[in-house]
Amino acid sequence: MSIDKLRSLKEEVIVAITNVVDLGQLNDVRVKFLGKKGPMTEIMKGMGKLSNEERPLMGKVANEVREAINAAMEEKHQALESAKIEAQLAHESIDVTLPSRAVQTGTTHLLTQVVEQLEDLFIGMGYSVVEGPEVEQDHYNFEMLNLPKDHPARDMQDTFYITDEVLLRTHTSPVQARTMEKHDFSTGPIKIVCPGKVYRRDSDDATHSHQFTQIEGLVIDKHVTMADLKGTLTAFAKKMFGEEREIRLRPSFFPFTEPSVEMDISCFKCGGAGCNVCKGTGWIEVLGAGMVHPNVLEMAGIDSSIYGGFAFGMGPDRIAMLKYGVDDIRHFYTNDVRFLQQFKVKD
Ligand code: 2NL
Repeated sequence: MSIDKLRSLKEEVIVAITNVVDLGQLNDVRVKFLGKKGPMTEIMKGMGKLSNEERPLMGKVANEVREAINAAMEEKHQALESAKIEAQLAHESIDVTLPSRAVQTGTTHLLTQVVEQLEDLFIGMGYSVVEGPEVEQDHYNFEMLNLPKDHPARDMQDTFYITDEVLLRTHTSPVQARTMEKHDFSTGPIKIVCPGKVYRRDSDDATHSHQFTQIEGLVIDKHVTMADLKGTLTAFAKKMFGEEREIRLRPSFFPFTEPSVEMDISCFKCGGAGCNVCKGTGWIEVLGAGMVHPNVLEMAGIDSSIYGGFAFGMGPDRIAMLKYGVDDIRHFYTNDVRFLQQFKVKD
């Protein structure tokens, strides 16, 4: 092997590298010329047979040739790699000016909308919103609300019991009982609304659900009267159902209030003349209320000779059904999107 041959081998390899079009071919060239059976290896093996005079020059040139080939290989390798990336980028590029597909969005559940309307309305009258546990103790759900274990009114409310003392709350009143128990009147009066899920062992039908929602209000201070209750409920009725509404209070009974009332509003559909919404009576029942029973106050550690107040409770399910013409309470809990999407709001 002469130096000339070595140089022409270099030229041959460089040309081969130049002509390569992908990484596979580049590897083929590497194997062919620099591999174990290739000419370069042969040359290196032949070094031993050279004379002492020839060997240094031949070695020097061989190294130069090898380095030149390696450099050309490396350069080609990088060029092919970046070409590959460029091609991929060009192929995967996105036209950001194309209009996007419409994104399917959900909507606030109608019941949540109504609960939030009610919360906002009472927040506007100075109330705070308080929430509490859905799994409750018998003590807070019944005892503290003037419903002792032998009380006949407990039969009225079929309850989901978890143990003898633990149950799914049948109303949101235990939240108020807990609030009263820990309240310090030196910080001001109690003025709260308590919304949330409640549970009763009912058979489900168009107007009953074993799970439903309730929102209750409680105001306790010195010198609170039934006139305050009536004014509050009138404001609520007009804000929720329209300024033209009138209210009517009928005597009623609840174990936790005395006296107790039920409130009707003049029908928002017929204005009182009688229609299918008010069943021909001109009035629609919307809530129950009353002056908090002294036993309830005392049980929470509040001196009923100094403090008193009113409470009210309503079902947002029923309010929503009336206001939005929903004919079956079960729609709120089966969550068919075709139902829910009818009450789409901008959040
Ligand atoms: C209804 C009637 C009512 C109350 C709830 C209450 C709570 C406490 C003390 C006294 Cl802590 N009362 N709540 C009072 C009267 C009626 O709800 O028909 N709800 C759907």
